[in-house]
Amino acid sequence: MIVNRQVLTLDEFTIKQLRDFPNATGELSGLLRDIGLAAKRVNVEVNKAGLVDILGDTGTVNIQGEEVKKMDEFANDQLVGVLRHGINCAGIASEELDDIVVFDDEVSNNSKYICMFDPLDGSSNIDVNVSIGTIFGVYRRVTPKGTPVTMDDFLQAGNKQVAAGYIIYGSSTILVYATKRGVNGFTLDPSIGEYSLSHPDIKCPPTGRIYSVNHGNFFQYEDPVRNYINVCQKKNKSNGGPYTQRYIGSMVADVHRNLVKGGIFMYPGTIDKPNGKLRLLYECNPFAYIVEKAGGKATDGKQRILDIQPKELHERTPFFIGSIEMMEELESFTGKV
Ligand code: AHM
Repeated sequence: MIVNRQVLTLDEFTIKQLRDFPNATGELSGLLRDIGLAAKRVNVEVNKAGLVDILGDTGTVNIQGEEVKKMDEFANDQLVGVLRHGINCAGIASEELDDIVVFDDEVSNNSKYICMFDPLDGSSNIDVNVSIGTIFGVYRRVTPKGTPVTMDDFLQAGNKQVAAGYIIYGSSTILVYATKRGVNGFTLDPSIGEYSLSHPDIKCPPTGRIYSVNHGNFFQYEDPVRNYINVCQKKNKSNGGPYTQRYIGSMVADVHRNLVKGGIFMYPGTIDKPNGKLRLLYECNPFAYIVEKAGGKATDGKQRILDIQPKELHERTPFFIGSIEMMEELESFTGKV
């Protein structure tokens, strides 16, 4: 195999960007590097999941009332550990933990960022060798530096994110992150253990032919959503229909594919669960930030996801995200956002 030495690694890329901003402290780059390190460790374990006795439930139940798998705990511990021992993060909130974790020491209290993450999204897919992922969002704290962070630092609207990203543990392991300067993807090169820039300046195609939704819940959705899904299934010259339905059940994999190829992903509210399943802070806000920065759109059906003021750490929201023209087509049924 011919190795292209011109390809930038994640570290080289962030350092190159830092050089353009002489006043930048490098804290955000350091934080991204810390998350990348935790993800490498998770990646190793995910790849071994079929070999070692790491599958199965621990028997405990998380704050969402779901069974916690061992890999969820492992991924959570890696992220918390790396960020706690690093010098770039003042505290975290995790989908796996019921409360925030404040890294209350002198160095951490002087850090300006907090991080929120879902350590292992789609974890019910681990046992069957299907792609899963890690999702994260980074915010600038609102409380003064030098003090321990508080809940106010975490209950911020998604539009306050300074960076967001995900790692997909799939046929390759890819880290995608967005800042106000754009969205870039890095594939983990196992031969050198580094992420290499593989998807520079990702743009979400304005339209696509893929819709992703749990069809099993079809009769639980409200009429406007059902009417849109019906249109997705019809032959229609103006929108290129019928569309192709793809639903992996790991949002990281579903949204990553739609981000690259064009498409729409929906997790609407249902009769039983009007707010759907997905968590605003750990899953929806990071993806909304990434997809908007790539030119797409994300809403809860009524408003922009990034403008929702969270009331609690673990709140859920209906979620619609994807290519701009497909989102607009959806809104012709659900109402313009
Ligand atoms: P999980 O992390 O507990 O598996 O839940 C999150 C996942 C998302 O990645 C995915 O989009 C959704 O749950 C699928 O839910 P459903 O099986 O209800 O369609």
